[in-house]
Amino acid sequence: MTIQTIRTQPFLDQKPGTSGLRKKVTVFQQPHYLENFVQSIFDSIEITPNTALTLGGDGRYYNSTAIQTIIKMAAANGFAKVIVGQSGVLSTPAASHIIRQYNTLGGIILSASHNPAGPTEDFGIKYNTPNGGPAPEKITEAIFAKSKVISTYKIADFSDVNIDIIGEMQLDGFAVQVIDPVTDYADLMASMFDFSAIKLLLQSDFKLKFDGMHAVTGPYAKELFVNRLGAPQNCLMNCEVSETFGGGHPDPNLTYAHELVAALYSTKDVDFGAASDGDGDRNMILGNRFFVTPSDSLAVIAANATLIPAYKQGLSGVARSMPTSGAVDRVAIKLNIPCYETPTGWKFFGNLMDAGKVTLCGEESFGTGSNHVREKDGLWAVLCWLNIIAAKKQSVEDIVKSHWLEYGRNVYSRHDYEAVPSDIANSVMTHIKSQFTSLPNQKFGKYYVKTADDFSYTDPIDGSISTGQGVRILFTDGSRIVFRLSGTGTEGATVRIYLEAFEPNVANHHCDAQVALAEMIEIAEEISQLKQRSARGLPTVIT
Ligand code: VG1
Ligand code: CO
Repeated sequence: MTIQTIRTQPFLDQKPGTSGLRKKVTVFQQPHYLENFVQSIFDSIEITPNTALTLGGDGRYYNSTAIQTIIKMAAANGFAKVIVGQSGVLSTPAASHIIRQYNTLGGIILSASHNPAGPTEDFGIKYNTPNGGPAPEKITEAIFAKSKVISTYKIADFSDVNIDIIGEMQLDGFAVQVIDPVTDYADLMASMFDFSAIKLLLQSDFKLKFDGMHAVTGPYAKELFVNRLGAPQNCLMNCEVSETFGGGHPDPNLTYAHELVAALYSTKDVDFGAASDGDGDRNMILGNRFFVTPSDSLAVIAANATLIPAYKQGLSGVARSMPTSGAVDRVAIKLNIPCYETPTGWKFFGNLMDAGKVTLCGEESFGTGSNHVREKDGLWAVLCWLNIIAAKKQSVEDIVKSHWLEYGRNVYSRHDYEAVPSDIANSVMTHIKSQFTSLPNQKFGKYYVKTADDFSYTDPIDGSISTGQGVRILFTDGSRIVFRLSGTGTEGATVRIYLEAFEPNVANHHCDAQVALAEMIEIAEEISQLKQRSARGLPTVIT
């Protein structure tokens, strides 16, 4: 095999965001763009002899082209082997599992998750470390630093490898192993959940609908729900993977998963609905005419975890991202286990899980997971719910409502303003921060501000500090408003407003979160002037 050293020049915009580097496909198609980033990854890790790299992606446009380039660069940079999902496909949680199962020196995951796919849409790439989790900031910063000074990259010049056929091929001491992307992951799920109980449930008159949103989870859902758990084929919606994700936006929320929402809200026939995002790490859970907020989902799973075989011994602790509601905190108090609060993004949970401090983690953005892998895991969350329903023999709505009765309810909503011009979004954040000293003790209707700050986090395991992780306005009664700029968008800025009010007495409150939070929504505008400054009416997405 001949290795070529190619001269290149840095691109200055390769800073990984919340979940890796995301740009338009056209940006990735520029000569050397992908190669520069991949070389910067390889230069930031120590590639020891005889190590393998896991490789796969969410199947979006440009996935297979990028896979071929990365295989050739892995060969040139000293990897002994690349383990790649058939046709280049691996969901994010499956990739995390493969890294751990085959002990590879981490993996490269090609995904822009929920961002739309296609020639004029988005592509993404991230490196996960040998524990299976997203690279911590120390590594993503090293990658960014290398990308700014890169002058050459190395690539082998063999022809494209056939990744559509399962098997292993050798190329001068370098191997490419093409694996089935689903089997190992499905086996892991079967080892964790009570499949016989779920099978009985799915073969009764209980009706499930799963929406793959034309993205990577289709084949996984088919294997789990239809082949292994005996649900009828027609429980699957949009489960054929397409390079453009069917022209849709695979974000599992009430706005983008409207087909599933229609199926659950238009008839009484369907008992349980779930959807996954582009790369399969997130999930939305619905009961019949009932939406489970992701923060409540985490709390309900934590409260009922011992009904699931994998957690029957109990949980060592739980963690949630800062903007996620405090519902799980209340469960942790009752279970007498620690609850950690981290910045947004799964990379902050890895150290806690590796140190055995937490078993379950979650984010308000429809991400839930546990220490079985080091990524959030959409289908895992769906199986948690099915296992809990099978054991409790109650509907989704009854399970959540009895949870509120026991713990109180953290009424919660997130408002996203997408594609706001960056200068306006920045001015909004600056305006809020300029009030940090004047806000405390200020009265807004019945609410008094307690503190206002910019969240920063010190990792309890390695002491690393992450600053600027979102602006928090905390009220004396435990209610909160959080403002954050998204780190995953590729057009303008997305401003996220997270609203939370605690209601101890469930009998008192409005079921509709928007009604219950109406006053908080007004206060958020008063403090931020977001609508005024951006001349926007309603948010783009409300969840
Ligand atoms: C969003 C979510 C965050 C999540 C991230 C990656 O980030 O808010 O909670 O971890 O997406 O999820 P941001 O920076 O846009 O708010 V995924 O499914 O794209 O891997
Ligand atoms: Co995702």
